[in-house]
Parts: sequence; structure tokens; C-alpha cells
Amino acid sequence: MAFRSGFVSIIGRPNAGKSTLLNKLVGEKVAIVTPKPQTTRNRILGIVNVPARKGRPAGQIVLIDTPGVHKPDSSLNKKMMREVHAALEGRDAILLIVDATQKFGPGDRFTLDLVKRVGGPVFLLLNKIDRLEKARLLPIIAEYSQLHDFCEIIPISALTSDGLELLLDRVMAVLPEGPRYFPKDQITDQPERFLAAEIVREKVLLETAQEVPYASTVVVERWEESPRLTSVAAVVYCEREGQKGIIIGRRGEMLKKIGTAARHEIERILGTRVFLELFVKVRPGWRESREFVEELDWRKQV
Ligand SMILES: Nc1nc2c(ncn2[C@@H]2O[C@H](COP(=O)(O)OP(=O)(O)OP(=O)(O)O)[C@@H](O)[C@H]2O)c(=O)[nH]1
Ligand SMILES: [Mg+2]
Repeated sequence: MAFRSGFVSIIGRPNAGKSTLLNKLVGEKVAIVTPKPQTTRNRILGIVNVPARKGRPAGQIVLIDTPGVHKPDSSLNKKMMREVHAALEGRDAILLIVDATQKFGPGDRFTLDLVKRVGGPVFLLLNKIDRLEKARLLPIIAEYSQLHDFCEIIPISALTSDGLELLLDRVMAVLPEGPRYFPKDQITDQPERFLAAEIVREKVLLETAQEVPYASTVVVERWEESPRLTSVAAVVYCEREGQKGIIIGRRGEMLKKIGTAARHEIERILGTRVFLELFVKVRPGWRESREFVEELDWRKQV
């Protein structure tokens, strides 16, 4: 059977489990994951090399993780929705993922309409079935099949990998014959320094509450590599002095905790020791600045 390949976007509401699914299918962490909605702010490519197995050809799936579909207010949120729209264009298939433990609401309706407008094969993934009683699944499948002519409705757990082999089989079946777009050992197109900034941001999101996670962003300002040590300086931007105080914490304890957790993870990914310096700066209203928000996009930087 001939090699197949294609571009497949993962679309869904905030917190549905898009980035968890991306990481599971890629087999490495390429996108950050937190329990807070609106964690992902950019399109993130993850490359999956699918081995042949009975009845399935070998191939390469280029997955595109996206920010959760929401009603944008700030410049940051508008940028996030532009990323979603960019991911919808010219794809070979779409994975529409929903949290099956949540009731279908107006936000889900809006997301579905968005996906319907672009056409092409759409798989509906009912995620988080590890938290759902089996008996509840059938009525949910019946309800969704009324809403759109999905290619297939597949119950999965991105957390436990339940249903993911089936998903790969089904996606491969709709992909065209095509080349290997990326070398076999490449898992993402993000530069390491951007992934490092994301990991710091993940720790800020995990450690802080209320408005602080949403008002924070991370920029790597210095990146120096030697064979055994990577030296990184990053700035955590927030919008107010009070938020800065929270991120730094009493006697700097919070920032230390964020830095240590991030450093361990970046060391694991890079395979070198990492010297990580973090600074916190206030930039009032940065989320409203279209210019600043665009500057944050690594695709604009490289
Ligand atoms: N129980 C369970 N939890 C899951 C599953 N998939 C994801 N989660 C959890 O759901 C939360 C959100 O996961 P993410 O992967 O960040 O969701 P997302 O859709 O990328 O969210 P945004 O980036 O904010 O749009 C995290 O706490 C995950 O651990 C699943 O299959 N089962
Ligand atoms: Mg995400």
C-alpha cells in the first residue's frame, strides 16, 4: 500500500483536551496542558509517523493543535481566533473534539457551525470517556449524529489513549497518497526557545489563579547553547503590579517554584543542563495591544 500523508486540524472548545490529544499522538510533549481553559494561544504542529499495520498503510499525519474556540474580546483573544481560522483552511481532515462529560451548549453549536462551513471530512471525537459511564455514551452519540454528517463519531480518552489506535486507522483511511512532509525524527515545527517559553507559561498557569494566568505571557530574551549547558533568560509579562507581586511571591518563593519546575522539564526536553533566569515585568494592557500580541508569535519572529 502506498504511503499516505496529510494535514489534520484539531478543533474544539477551550479545555476539550486538544493539546492532550496532540501530545499523546505525537508521543512527546509539544503543547502545554493545564486544567485552565484558553491555555493554548497559537497553532502548534505535531508530526505523527504512523506505522503500517494490517489493512493500514504507513503514513505521516501533520496535526495542528489550535486555541479553543471562544468569543474573542481582547486583541489577544482575537489573535487566538485568527489562529483557529488559519488552521481550518485547506486541511485534509478535521478532528472536532468535545468534552463528552459536558452538556452541548451554545459554544459547541458555534464551534460546530465553524467546522461545517469549511467542509471536508470531519471526525467527531467524544473525549474524556474515562470519566463517563458507558451507558451515557449511546445517547450522546445519537444526539450528535443528528447535528452533522460526521465521517465517524469516535469515543476516546486522550488521557488513557483509549480509542486512539482506531482514530489513527480512520484518519489514515481518508488521507491521500502523499510524501513524508517532515523528516522522521522531527516532531514539531516550533523552535526550542518557544517551547521553553511555553513551559514557563504552563508553570505560571498551574501555580497562579484568577486573572493572573490570563494576564501573563512569557518571552525568551536570551538563549545560549553550549554542548552541556543551555543558558536561558526569560521575562514573564503581566499587566499590573499586584500580579507581579503574586508571580514573584513572598521572598521570591513563587518565582523560584515556577523556575525550578520549568527548568527540570526544559532539561529533559533538551538533554542538556539548563541555567534559567526569570524576570517579571509589568506591561499594562498588553493583551489589548495588537502589536505586542503579534510580536509574541514565533512565526513572526523567525
Ligand atoms: N479525565 C480526562 N481528562 C482529560 C482528558 N483529556 C484532557 N483532559 C484534561 O483536560 C484539561 C484540559 O486539557 P487540554 O489538553 O489542555 O485542553 P485543550 O483543549 O488543549 O484546552 P485549551 O488549550 O485551553 O483550548 C487538562 O486538565 C487535561 O488533563 C481525558 O481524556 N480524560
Ligand atoms: Mg490546548
